[in-house]
Amino acid sequence: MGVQGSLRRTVAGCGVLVLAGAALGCNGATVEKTVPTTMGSAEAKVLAGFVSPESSLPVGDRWFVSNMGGPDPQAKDGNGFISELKSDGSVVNSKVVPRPGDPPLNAPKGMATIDHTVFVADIDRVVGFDLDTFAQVFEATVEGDTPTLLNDIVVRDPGTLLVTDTARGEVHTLDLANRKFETLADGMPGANGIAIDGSGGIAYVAALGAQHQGGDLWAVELGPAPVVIRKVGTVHGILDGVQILRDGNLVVSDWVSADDSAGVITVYKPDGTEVQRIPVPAGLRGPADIQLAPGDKALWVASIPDDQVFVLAVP
Ligand SMILES: [Ca+2]
Ligand SMILES: [Ca+2]
Repeated sequence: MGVQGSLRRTVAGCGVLVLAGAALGCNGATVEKTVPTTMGSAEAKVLAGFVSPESSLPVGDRWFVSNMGGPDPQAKDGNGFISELKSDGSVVNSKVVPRPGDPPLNAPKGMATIDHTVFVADIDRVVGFDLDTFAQVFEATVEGDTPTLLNDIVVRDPGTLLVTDTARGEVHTLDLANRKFETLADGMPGANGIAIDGSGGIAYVAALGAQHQGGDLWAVELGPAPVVIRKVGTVHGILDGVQILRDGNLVVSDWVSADDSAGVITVYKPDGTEVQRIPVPAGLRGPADIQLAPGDKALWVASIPDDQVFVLAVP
């Protein structure tokens, strides 16, 4: 495959050819290409046409991508939305949420699903949508005047979500029955991505620092109160997403810097020892949230500055 990669465009039910980088113009358009990566012969698939995508989530063969609608993660601008794709990257519906006429989303980020509801963090609230109708079926807002920036969500149990708060540097529990947030753990400046390990006993939190200048990787012990937090080795960076591989190792995305520097995605042992880098396309900017595909064979990476989602092979 040459430097330009191969480019495949298919258009279904739409009279417009959508080029990579253009806004998703109609349902059913597929815009994919593959590009080489910085290491070896591995290639990455590029899904284009998003608008400041932050996160992705698989539900069976369905994938959802959250679009902030613009680069400001805190702007209540009403231009956020969620796209639905298939696992092969083809677009099912570029904007399933919100439906026309429904209340807007502002800057949707991390998502999680329980039963038939997909939950999404949207600045100071978590909103839930029915997976078939996409009607809004849930909303819970963080109380208090302290600035809040909800970022990522993970399911702790069928009635409880854990939600990171980047502005407050903490992890909230969200009780779905009473729709109340409570602080579970704090002291993690710029808390961003979150994932729970296979035992259910540890939540890992990737942080980017109070001023987004660099933060640490944290382990939050979910045992009996009081909750204990500790740094994971010396892992440090403008960390965004974290996932846990089946072997227990951690995958972490790092913007490296807020300028045009290339980001990195690294596999660590649970003690923070570096195992390897995941091959990424040269110049990959702003790797935000990351999501392992079922079976750990692929990693979906949302690039906010490039309006793209990369599907990377996991070595
Ligand atoms: Ca927005
Ligand atoms: Ca994030």
